[in-house]
Amino acid sequence: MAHADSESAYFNNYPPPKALPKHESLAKSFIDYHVESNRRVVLVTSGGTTVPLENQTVRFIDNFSAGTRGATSAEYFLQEGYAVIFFHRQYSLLPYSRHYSHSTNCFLDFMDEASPTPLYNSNNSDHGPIKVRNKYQDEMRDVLRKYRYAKQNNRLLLIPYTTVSEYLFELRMLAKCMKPLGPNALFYLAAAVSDFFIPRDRMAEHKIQSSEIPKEFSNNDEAVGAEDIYTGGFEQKQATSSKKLVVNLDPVPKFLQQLVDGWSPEGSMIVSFKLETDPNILVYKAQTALKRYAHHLVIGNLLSTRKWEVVFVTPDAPYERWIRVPKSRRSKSISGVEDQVGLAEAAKRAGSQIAPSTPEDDDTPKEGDGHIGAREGSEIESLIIPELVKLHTNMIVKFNQ
Ligand code: 9Z3
Repeated sequence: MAHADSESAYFNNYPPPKALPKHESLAKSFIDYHVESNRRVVLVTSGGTTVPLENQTVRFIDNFSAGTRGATSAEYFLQEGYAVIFFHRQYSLLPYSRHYSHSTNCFLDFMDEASPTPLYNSNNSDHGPIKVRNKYQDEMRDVLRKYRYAKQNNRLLLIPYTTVSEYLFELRMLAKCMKPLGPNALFYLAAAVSDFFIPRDRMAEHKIQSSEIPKEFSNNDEAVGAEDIYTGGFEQKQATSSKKLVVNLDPVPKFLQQLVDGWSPEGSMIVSFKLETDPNILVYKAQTALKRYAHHLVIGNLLSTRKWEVVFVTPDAPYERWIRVPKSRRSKSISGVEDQVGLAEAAKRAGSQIAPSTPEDDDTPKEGDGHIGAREGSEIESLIIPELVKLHTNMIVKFNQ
């Protein structure tokens, strides 16, 4: 099926999310406001998507992404003067509040009572005001100021989604709303979108049962019974009469193709991310995605090193450009594997018979040789976004020539 056909097949067969009209009117007024002042607007997608197993959803498939990349990048885009549509998985990390949320950074740990804390007694009316603990004052003031600036100047629009279907409907709507921005529009697709989903006609309406339900309770009107679709292992019924669950997923329509070919504004810049776990294939997969969709930039990252290194894969020279946080400035990460920094680049070079560099020993910022060193902080997004802004500026200049 041609892309356009599979697009309409998808969007005709699924009900749009309930919040779509509300989000559309919010997006339109936000975009109009920034078109007026000729401001650049970036759509940042962030967090994972869920794949429901039932229509009345009790269970779903999810992925690891907490939305750190998206929320952090949004802050650096705001710092660069962009207005940001932050299209995020509901309850994932948000710009600014990410510094004080989730259990690793609980906001309560940053606070105290101003007067010496009396022994806790819920009846004690002699309460002091709540204040930020001294050692966090400067950092929190800085975050608070930036957050308030973004809010007061209408620079940040938050649009949530949960399922992969909501993601697709809302992405299409947002991209089309961005048309009046022309080359001032930037798409930064950092969300971890599921590649697979369960089509509606194969989805159980009710909670999938793990044991037999008597005939008189089962709903024979369902197009396809839940039992016939997901549960396998009929041949080897366990003594407990519980069953295996076999999930059969279809590929998600190639939304990036639709975005590039139709939904996005003329002259806009489209940046996608490619996530891999195997260093040997990262660059190859990023290059393949760039060729297939003919957009402007693929940012490749490995799950294990994503906080310390990424690769920019572009259609023009230098084609492959590594961005790394120098060793001395790398944040500690429990899930990350620092030993793997440099492996994907070395694997690629070995494949093309060029000696690998030893980037993890090199703290010197370099520019123009395919490496960029950290200028500030240890968040890799502080390096990614300024480089991206330069590329976007070049595209705008070319478009206007
Ligand atoms: C990314 O690669 C992001 O950088 C991460 C960020 C999801 C790794 P965290 O939320 O992680 O900061 O923990 N996003 C894109 C992943 C993706 O699914 N890309 C698709 C693919 O690889 C293409 S659009 O096929």
